[in-house]
Amino acid sequence: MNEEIRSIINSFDIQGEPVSVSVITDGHINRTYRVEVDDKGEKAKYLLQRINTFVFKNPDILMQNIFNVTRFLKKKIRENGGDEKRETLNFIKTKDGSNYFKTADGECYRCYVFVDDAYALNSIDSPEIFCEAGRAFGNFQNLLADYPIDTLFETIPDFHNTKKRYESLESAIKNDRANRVSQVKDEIEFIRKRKEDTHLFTDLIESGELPVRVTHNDTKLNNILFDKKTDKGICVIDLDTVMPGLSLYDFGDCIRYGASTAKEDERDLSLVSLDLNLFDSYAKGYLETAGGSLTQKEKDLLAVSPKILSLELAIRFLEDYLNGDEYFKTDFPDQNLVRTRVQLKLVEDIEKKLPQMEEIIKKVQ
Ligand code: GN1
Ligand code: MG
Repeated sequence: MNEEIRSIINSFDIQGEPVSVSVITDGHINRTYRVEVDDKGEKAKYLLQRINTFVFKNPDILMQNIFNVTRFLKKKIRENGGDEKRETLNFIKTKDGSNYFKTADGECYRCYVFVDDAYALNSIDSPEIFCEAGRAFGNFQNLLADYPIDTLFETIPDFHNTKKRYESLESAIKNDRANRVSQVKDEIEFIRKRKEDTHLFTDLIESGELPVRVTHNDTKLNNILFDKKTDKGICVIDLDTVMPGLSLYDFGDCIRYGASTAKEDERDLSLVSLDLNLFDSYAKGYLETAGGSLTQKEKDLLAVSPKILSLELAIRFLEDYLNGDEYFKTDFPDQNLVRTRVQLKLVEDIEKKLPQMEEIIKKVQ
């Protein structure tokens, strides 16, 4: 048992002695440990997470958001007759009442209860499960529909502002800090040809044609916990980026990840495409729970949203590659470039399949 982790977990308001710890490797941003605690023979499990303060510059507001949002969700879940211990995350304060713990060298940790008898998925094995994922994210959006949006902090300003992401990539190209621009000429050209697409959503927000809602903003499939017994999507996790946003971000992001036929860092691009059956199932599930509250304009743009979100993420991966990989965790040297290429392949594939995707949305709405 790592002594540092033991003393950090002991600073949180939990009973018992930590007995084992393991690292959870999912997620590109924070570092997560699963800790088992023994309280006089009773075992309990917690997740301890080191907040990435390069990404989340202000842990105070981040944790305030999370405590507020989960308190709000718990109340809704209770009112709906659900189980607040399983259907949202339960964060624990430190013994002295803080929302997170800061070590002597400035590292920030938070702690929450591990949801037992549940699993997360990194890829899809059945359309039914992906339909369930759509229901879960749609339901999450509905639960937060009347959350007081003005009280939410922007934990990462302009997170899904694709237009600004594009401008920021252009600066990274100009600065060429890691001396890599010469290797990525084709990728840059591909993205520049699609400059117009990067302001599709920002223009519609400015003109008031798309409503800003409380959204999750990081709807990767592995941010849903499924119940082991029922296979229902019970709990949406990774609440760091719950901020004002568009329903289209959440829809598009989940499709670009979950309906892709390959992993995010697949080198063999011939394996990368968008699975229309999965798209169909997710759209059904999502519209079942969230459809009632969407405007016609939002519905009309659902089909194109995965393209915009893939393009945006390609821009972010490429920018990070050009900056020398400082944002996304990497396991091998050109991983951010490989990730960029996968997203661009998805953009290309979605462009071909767009008419079919539009047909599917018309059919299921
Ligand atoms: C990051 O932490 P994780 O892996 O759920 C990122 C998302 C990206 C995703 C790509 C705060 O999500 O925006 O879509 O990687 N989160 C943040 O895999 O930047
Ligand atoms: Mg995550």
